[in-house]
Amino acid sequence: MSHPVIPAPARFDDGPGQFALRPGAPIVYTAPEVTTTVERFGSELTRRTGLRLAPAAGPPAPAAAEPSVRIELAAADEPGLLPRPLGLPPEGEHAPDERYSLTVDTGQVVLRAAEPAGVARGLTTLIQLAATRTSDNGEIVIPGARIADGPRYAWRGLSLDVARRFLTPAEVRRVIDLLALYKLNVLHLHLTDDQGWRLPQGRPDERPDRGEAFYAAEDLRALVAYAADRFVTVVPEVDMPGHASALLRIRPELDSGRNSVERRSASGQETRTVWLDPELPVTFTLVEEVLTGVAGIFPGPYLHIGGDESWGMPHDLYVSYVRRVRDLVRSIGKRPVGWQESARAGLAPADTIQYWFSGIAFAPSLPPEVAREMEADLALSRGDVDAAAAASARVIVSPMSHCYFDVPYAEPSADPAQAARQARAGLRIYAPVTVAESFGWDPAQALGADRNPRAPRVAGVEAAIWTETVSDFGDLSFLLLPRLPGVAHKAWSDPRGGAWPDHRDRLAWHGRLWAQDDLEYFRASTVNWR
Ligand code: TNX
Repeated sequence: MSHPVIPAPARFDDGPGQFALRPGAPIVYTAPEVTTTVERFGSELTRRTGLRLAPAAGPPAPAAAEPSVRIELAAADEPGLLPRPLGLPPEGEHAPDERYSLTVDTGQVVLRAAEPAGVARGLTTLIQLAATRTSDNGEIVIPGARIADGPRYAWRGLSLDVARRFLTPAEVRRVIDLLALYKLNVLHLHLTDDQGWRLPQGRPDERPDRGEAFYAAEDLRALVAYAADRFVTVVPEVDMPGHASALLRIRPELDSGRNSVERRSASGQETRTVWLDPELPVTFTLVEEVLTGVAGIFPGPYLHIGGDESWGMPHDLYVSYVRRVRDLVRSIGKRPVGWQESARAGLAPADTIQYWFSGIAFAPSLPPEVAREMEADLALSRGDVDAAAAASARVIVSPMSHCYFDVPYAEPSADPAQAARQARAGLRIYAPVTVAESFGWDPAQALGADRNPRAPRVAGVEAAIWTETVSDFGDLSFLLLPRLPGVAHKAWSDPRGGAWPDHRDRLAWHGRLWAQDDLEYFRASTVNWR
């Protein structure tokens, strides 16, 4: 086996010797700011392997003492470290340095990084190296290695739809754990949609819950802190002006008499959707109250304003809405991000959009008029990318062809017991794709292979999991795994050496990690699960 680390490190050379991780081996570190990260590593390692190490803060013991894991905070310009990442850091100006080097030798493992974030990423690599191996009479032998690693893109995330299906805070924490395991640093929470309004803001005082699940401000603050501990930034999305039915249900005063539309959804059902009317005075009173409240909960610099699929809304009203909401977000000290449609309201270099509508094969059963609508959307989508390129705006790439985890799996599962779940989980408007097909892309080419000068405007990569077909947490993790590590690899790793067979062979070891976490995953028959 080469190595099982996902995302694959920038440099990984086999070294001489090997390190035997034994119970009670010290983890030596001197910098107090890495204490929580080191302690978490210790408990993770114990949980996954049964091995208990001994974190030891303080001056390093003399060399040639017992075998140990040493953690050193070193200067960022240390030789061997890689260039800084491309794209846009989700943490704003205070982007942490995630680069690290890790050396596994006989008698010693040495991890060096400039900052705690790099230490955390390096320890994650060590977890993967250790927990994918079987322990032999209580010790785990890790082959010698010299690793130098750092992210390709600064923004690496997952958009999680908690509007279509509410996830409890404990379930969201399990997703954050997965992000951290794959060195992803953004949890984009899609908090509102036609089917649900999960924010504490915007609710009527008289009856805030109306029988619908939502997060209390304390829940959200606790999730932000949990994520921050793992070097993950939460980006909240309040999806408006379209997809606003759930808000209108709790705030009927937003009904302007013209902003509710019946339409046939892509799956063929008649549905009602609502767009917020910027000409109704109460609209912006409420939007301001909601966004100000949201900005007070999420400390990150970015606030996602949605802006997708505002069906039935006149174009001029859409433009005026988006411009006004961007100004509002800036006035409360945040930077707006919008789905790609928001490009149609004009873009400046400081704007960021999220590209999603890529060419994708739809199921043959799609009604012809819906298929025609999709074709028209694809043409508009190309215009959004052109507009972003012309304005030098930043683009988070989430092409649905490769980043949408609600696309059904094409190959059979190696486990016949998964057939029912496979038939249920995933949106049937899309033609199914194999795990290998969904891995076959390069973020730098996502905005057009022919015009690569656009690549520098790529802010980073986000996968998205939409939950229309998710009925329980098992469905969710089944759709995420094994595809999430694939997107993490695309976002973090060097595109050279990123061939599917190598990734597939690494992936084969990760089923163990998911089993340790009690996570249901799609046992793709194309992978030789270990
Ligand atoms: C498009 S992507 C949507 C979502 C759906 C998803 C289904 C985007 C901005 N909007 O509302 O859930 O397709 O794949």
